[in-house]
Amino acid sequence: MKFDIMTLFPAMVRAVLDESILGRAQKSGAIEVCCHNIRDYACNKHNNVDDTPFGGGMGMLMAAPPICRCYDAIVENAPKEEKRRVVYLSPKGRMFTQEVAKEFASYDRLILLCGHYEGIDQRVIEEIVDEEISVGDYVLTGGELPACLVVDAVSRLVDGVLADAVCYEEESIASGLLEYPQYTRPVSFRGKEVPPVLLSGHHENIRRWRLEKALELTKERRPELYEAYMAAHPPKEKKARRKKKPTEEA
Ligand code: 4FN
Repeated sequence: MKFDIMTLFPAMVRAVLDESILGRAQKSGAIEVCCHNIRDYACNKHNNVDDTPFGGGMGMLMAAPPICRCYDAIVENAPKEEKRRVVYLSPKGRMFTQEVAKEFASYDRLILLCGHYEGIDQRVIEEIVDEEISVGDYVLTGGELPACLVVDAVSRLVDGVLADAVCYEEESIASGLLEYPQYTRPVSFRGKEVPPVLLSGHHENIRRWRLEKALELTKERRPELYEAYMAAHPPKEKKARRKKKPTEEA
């Protein structure tokens, strides 16, 4: 899968995405991340990419021409059958969730546009953007970190990025529950012990304990996720006990 990120701060995005699992995934070719500096597509003498808003008001806006030239350069040599989506990271967008990440993972190419200053000229959105996506309700200085977040969540769904598929097939995360508490060595730490069931080697009991803890925690902290899980996993109906025939009595 290919990601193109249009930004005024490509080094900020590179710094995040070149590390750890995503850095390795780029080296192995499972994903490709291309950062495009919008400033490279400014045509005026001083390489200005921002301007004052019409109608007045404070701050600066990212002007349309450099962004759209940057976009044109990205798609210029793209294969015609390529399945791609252009996303503007914006507080006005649809909320980014695991469902959206799954949806995005089905594209060949995701083109992410990062805003800065007070945002971008509305005509850019009309011209090139398929959808606006928000990563949460708080004020940020730019769309770069949201873009990195989207690349992270989508990449781990791409084949070959994670070592083994079991990680995301795991009951807990994949089903939308919070995770059960986890422990590693030492068995005793500052007087606190690892729950004995985890040391028992009894896999069925361990599985049950983990599910119970995941359900408990999700119900307490994220009741809406708990309700969604229960709706998707109705408790198995107990087998109705077969009525004994009168002849079997006693
Ligand atoms: N933010 C809010 C209301 C009004 C403005 C902002 C805000 C960066 C360019 C957008 C923010 C949050 C989640 C991108 C926030 C996101 C951004 C995001 C973002 C500079 C203009 C701006 C009511 C949400 C608090 C600045 C609410 N997901 N403006 O942060 O890009 O993707």
